Amino acid sequence: MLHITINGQSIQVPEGTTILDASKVVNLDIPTLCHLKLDDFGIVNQTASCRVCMVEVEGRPALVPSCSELCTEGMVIRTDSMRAINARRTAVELLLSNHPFDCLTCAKNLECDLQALAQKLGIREIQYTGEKMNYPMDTSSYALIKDPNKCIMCRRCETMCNEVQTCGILSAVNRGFDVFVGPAFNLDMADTSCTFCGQCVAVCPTAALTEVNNTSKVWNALNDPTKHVVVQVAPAVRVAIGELFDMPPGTISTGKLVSALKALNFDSVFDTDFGADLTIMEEATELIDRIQNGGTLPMLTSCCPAWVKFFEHQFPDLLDIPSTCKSPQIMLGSMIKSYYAEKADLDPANIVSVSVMPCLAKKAEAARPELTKDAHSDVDIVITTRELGQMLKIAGIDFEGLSNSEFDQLLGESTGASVIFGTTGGVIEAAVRTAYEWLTHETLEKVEFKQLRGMEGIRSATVKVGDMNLRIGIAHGLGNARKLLNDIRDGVSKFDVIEIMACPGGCIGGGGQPYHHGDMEIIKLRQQAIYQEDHNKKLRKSHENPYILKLYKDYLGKPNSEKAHKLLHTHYTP
Ligand code: HC1
Ligand code: SF4
Repeated sequence: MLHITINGQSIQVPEGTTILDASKVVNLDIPTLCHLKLDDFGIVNQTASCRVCMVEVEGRPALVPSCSELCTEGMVIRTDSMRAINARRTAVELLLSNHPFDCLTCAKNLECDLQALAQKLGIREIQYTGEKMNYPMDTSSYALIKDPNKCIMCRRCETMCNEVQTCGILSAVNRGFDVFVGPAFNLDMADTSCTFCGQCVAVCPTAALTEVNNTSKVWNALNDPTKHVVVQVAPAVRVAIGELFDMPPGTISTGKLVSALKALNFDSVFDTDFGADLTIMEEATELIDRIQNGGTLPMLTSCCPAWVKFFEHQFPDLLDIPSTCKSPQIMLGSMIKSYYAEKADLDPANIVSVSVMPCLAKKAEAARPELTKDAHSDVDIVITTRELGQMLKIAGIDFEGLSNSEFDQLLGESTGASVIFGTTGGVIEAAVRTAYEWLTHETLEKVEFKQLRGMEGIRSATVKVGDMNLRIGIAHGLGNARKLLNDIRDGVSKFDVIEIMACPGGCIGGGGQPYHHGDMEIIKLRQQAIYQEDHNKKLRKSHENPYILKLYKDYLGKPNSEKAHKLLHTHYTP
């Protein structure tokens, strides 16, 4: 242990501790902008580029950045000297001198770390004035918007894109005053191999990267009397939306969420979880078929659209290994425009199908051409958890004060198996619950497979299913996925089935969720809430959902029937 002194307090810290981390031991909050530490991924953005966290160290002539400077034996540190405070203020003032002053109308207003820091440091005027960057915004994609004029070169997005996701889309463009982070040659995002996972958006401290906001499209649909507007809500939204209304992370808000959507006047409020139960029916059938009939193994789950984009771009030679199942969002969208339209006697052309997702890639997924049939899309408009929060605030809905409501039928019933889709490991646990009973013809008494749970980036487990040892792999974060895919390509994969989710933690950590500011504890609390919601459910296996059984009986026939295949399966393009 090292003995150090911070602001007059003597403490001991292990070797390898940064001054920033040591300061937390004595409850000091040194401000930073570029710092990002994701312990579960072993990732630290340690560029020390913002120079906001400068502190004084006795015997050192220059101030040092506390985020990257390691403690040494006997170090005496002052975080609150006038020199350190002035250096911090100067760093922020210099950033502000080249920043658009449109805070009141900015997408990140009141969510911006730079704005919050200027407020915290009491900055009231900027001493430095002069030229400002004036680049066009990149609005080329369905998912995200890039505004280089708001980039402060903190490089957090680069760390997420290049180290966590290994996508390599973002790096410094230009040099000196003209520098900003973007794709090589400043290509439009739509022309790159971006997966639209949105993890760069999730960690951007300003509005240099934000989601495409579709709320006005939803308002227009809701105000069009000729349209029948239905909405579905993803599993992960219900355990995070409360954060936008000052409820603690990990609060389960399912019933309030349904009430809120009804208050917005959607004609029907459906549950993406129903789509997830449907996915399990199709995916478990496909897995059993591949196992019993010598099909391609391992089979990969296919419900995460950023992951789908990733393997299409980076592993075009492996397109036959993912499941052909559409994602739950798109399966439900497909059922809304076919089964529901038929039962409710509606013309699909007059239905507007809206999704509330924790994810930016879902926006791009809904726009994929193969998911459009007879001139209408399975899903028409996707908004994020954050965008829904904004709509509810505009409508003056007191979210916390709402009572609970139930989803509408025919597409609103769900099981615990579908809820856990929202966390890493959940899709495969749901699939095992069904595949087990279908393969063994025995009742599965213990439905919780704890060995599939957790936050480790790559996990594996073997589950005994009758005579068979089902070898399961799980990865979250695309860098982890890449490792499992490289093993498949090299012929050394030891798995029968692999679940992959692009975002850290799975959808609960999606790019459209309330900002977590790099705090993985928030994601863990959302995960606990997901498992609690599963635990609270009466039915916990997808194949026991009575409305799923009715859907097959009345409309689809059997899982993987010709009709089910046409409506619920897809293909991939390199
Ligand atoms: Fe997800 Fe899924 S779990 S991909 O993470 O399979 O977005 O929540 O809706 O489609 O169900 C996201 C979440 C979501 C799909 C489901
Ligand atoms: Fe990289 Fe994902 Fe951002 Fe695209 S959306 S630039 S893949 S982090």
